[in-house]
This record gives sequence, structure tokens and C-alpha cells, in this order.
Amino acid sequence: MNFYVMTLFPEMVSSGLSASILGRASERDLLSVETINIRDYADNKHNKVDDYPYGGGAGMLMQAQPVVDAHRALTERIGRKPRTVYVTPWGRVFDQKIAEDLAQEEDLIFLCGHYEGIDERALELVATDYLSIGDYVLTGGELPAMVMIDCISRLIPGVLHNDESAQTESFTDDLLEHPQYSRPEVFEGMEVPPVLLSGHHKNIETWRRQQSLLRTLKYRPDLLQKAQGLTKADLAFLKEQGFEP
Ligand code: 4HQ
Repeated sequence: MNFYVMTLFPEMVSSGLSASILGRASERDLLSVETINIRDYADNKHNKVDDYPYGGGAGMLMQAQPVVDAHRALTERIGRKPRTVYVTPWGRVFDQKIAEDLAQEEDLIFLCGHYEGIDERALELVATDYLSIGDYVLTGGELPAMVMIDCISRLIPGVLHNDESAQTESFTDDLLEHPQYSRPEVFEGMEVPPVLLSGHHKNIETWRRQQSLLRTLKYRPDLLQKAQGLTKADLAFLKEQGFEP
């Protein structure tokens, strides 16, 4: 997967995505992240890319010309027009399903606005998808683009270790994670649940499943309502906890 991020703050994006798991995946050529500095496409000698909004109002707007020229140069270089995501609070709210869909693409372009956003005509010309990461207002689209790239990247085969990726395959998708413990066995008087030290794999699996169900019931009952892979045993356990679908 090749990600292209069009932004006025390329170093914010490249530094944020070059560490840890994504950095390792880039080095192994499982993915690439290229930033395009929209300012490089300013057609004036002061490299100005923003201006006041017609009709008045607070703040500045990114102008259409450098955005459209940058996008044109990029798509000509790629040799086709990949899906181009504009990140904005009025987009569809990004979720795991959308990530799975985008992970099927060979190339993806993210367009990041700053200030009060981008001249509508540029969006009309380049954007194919409008996506949000949630109902709150940020200063720019860079962090949302990075959130989406991170989420999509871990779905690319080979990016995660096999034991990590196994998780995404199963029905645990719709449930919250069970609690986890590592050494020491006792920390500040608090013990690790004995079942986890028992070596009894079947019991451990049952305990973890029930903890996931309990945690989801407590913190995100809305997820349980739409959970797909609940077994008869799951439903019986939930019924004991007072949950009726
Ligand atoms: N933005 N999810 C870019 C957001 C946002 C969000 C605010 C995007 C500013 C210029 N984007 N504009 N939430 O708050 O995607």
C-alpha cells in the first residue's frame, strides 16, 4: 500500500509515521508513506497558499490552486487517480469497516486541510471520499489522516506479527479486549487472576471471553447490540448478567 499525504506540515506526518510498527513496515516495503508539501505548488513568489474567505468570517482558507496543482502532479506521476480522502468533521465517521475497505486499495491519497479548511472548488475537483475521526474540532487534518493510516496499515498482511493479526480474524472484533497481566504475580498486593497461572488453556479461553463480554456490557453495551459472532454460551453468560438482546 502506498499512502500519499498532501499537507502544509509534511514533517508532522513523516515523523509521526516513521516510528514503531509502521516504521518497521516501511523499511520492509510493506507500505510507503510519501508526503507532498502543498506549499511547493504555490504559484506566487511569497509561497502564499491561504487567503480570506469571500463573504467574510473568521480565519483563513487554503486556496484551490496549489491543492489542485499538487494533486494533478501527483496523479500524473502515479499514472492513475487513486481514491482521495479529504478529512473533515462533516465526513462519514471512520470505523473498522471503512478501514477494511480502504485497505484493499493499492494507492491512497489523503488531503489535509489547515486553518478554516480548503476552497470548496478544490474539494470538488480532487476528493472522492469525505471522512471524519469523530465529532470534535481539530486544528488540521494531519492527525486524522495519521489515525486512519495507522489503522489501515495494521490490516496489511505482514505488518503485524501472525499472533497479533490472528485477533482481527475472529469474532472478538465486536468486543472489547479482556484484562491482561504480566509479571510480577503480585503487584502492590494485587494478584494476577489464578486461572491465568493454571496452565489450563480451555479455562483461560473461557475466562477471557467472559471478561470481554463483561467489559463490553459495562462500558460499551451499544457494541453488544450489534455484535455478530456471539455464541450460545456467550448469550447464556450475558443473560446471567442481566443482558437481553
Ligand atoms: N478537522 N476528523 C481539518 C477535524 C477533523 C476531524 C478540523 C479537519 C480542521 C481544517 N478531521 N480541518 N474531527 O477536526 O477529521
